Amino acid sequence: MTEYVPTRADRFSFGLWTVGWQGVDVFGTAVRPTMDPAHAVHKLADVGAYGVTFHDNDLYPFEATHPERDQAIRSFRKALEETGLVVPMATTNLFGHPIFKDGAFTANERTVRRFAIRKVMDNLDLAAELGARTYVCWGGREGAESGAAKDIGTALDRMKEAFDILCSYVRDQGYDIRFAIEPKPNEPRGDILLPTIGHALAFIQSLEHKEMVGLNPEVGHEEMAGVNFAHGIAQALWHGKLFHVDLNGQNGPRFDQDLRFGAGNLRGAFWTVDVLETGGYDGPRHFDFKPPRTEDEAGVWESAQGCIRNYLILREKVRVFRADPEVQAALAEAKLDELATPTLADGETYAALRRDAPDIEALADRGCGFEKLDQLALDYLLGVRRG
Ligand SMILES: [Mn+2]
Repeated sequence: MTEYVPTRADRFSFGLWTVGWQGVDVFGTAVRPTMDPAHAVHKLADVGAYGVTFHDNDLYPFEATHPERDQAIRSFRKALEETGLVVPMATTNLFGHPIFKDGAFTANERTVRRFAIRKVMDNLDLAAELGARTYVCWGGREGAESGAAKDIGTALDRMKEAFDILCSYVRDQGYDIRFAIEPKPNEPRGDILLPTIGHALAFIQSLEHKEMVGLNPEVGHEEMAGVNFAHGIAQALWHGKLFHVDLNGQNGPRFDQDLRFGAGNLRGAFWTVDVLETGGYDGPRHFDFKPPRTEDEAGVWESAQGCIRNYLILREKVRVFRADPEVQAALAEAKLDELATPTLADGETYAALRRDAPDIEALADRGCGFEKLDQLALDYLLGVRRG
């Protein structure tokens, strides 16, 4: 593994809940013991991460007393100091406790909504203290299993209200923090609000401080909805809204698999790395995966290392693909440069294009050359072409 050694400049980060996942699922109990967050921080430093992220209740239980909370935070901070790991992002658990069974920001019960917003504010204080610049909001319980139980327009009013309140709070405190919404189509709710990148991008436009809110798209979540993740994050970048990213693996529209990055849709992972490396994204490469229940702790770290290793391998392949003169010729043949040319020339009006007399038959008969270009990419991905 020596040839793919991560550095801090690569900015790989992991959630405490990923390597710390005990394997509790819908059909089975825990298969691994609880993992002390301080131990996780040390092991993450060993595998080459530069950062660690957390939900409030990854550090201390929902029911923790103030002294218990303080002790947990002290122990976590000590591990950060010992390893030099940073906390680029934090988030709130608004889904685990039964109080959130009908959601948090959009629960029909008003008292629950007020409690949820307070819970986020409490953890925003800790996030700011630890230097986090991004605050992720995954609304896994915001949704419904049935029709009339949730009035979607009204629920979105409440969702907007929550973000407006939280943005005001961050501004008033002077925190250097932006929010990142994480879309997901379903699971745990039958249908979740803001199910895809597109829904969330549109929603953000309604917010009072829309410049403070962007996205944290997850590979698996978009692929559960059957859409192209690389295209999704490319559009988020186009809107200036790719604030953070959750990398993992998924095999098409089925339950949320949270495989290590590179597993599942490997071809999709190649184009995901291509967009991240060439599209202007400058945030952490954050892994949000679940080491399968088959693994013991050694397997957990194999899995975490695999995420990093697969990213580095794909990054190398993307770089040689883009630098290959034959690829550049194929890109030109496929007219990528022409796509970059505006449809109307400078100063031209639409009246001019109405006077065009294109050779319809020739245009209809032409080949686009895309297959040759795509096979070059596949040759790199399959390892038979190395640049
Ligand atoms: Mn997931």
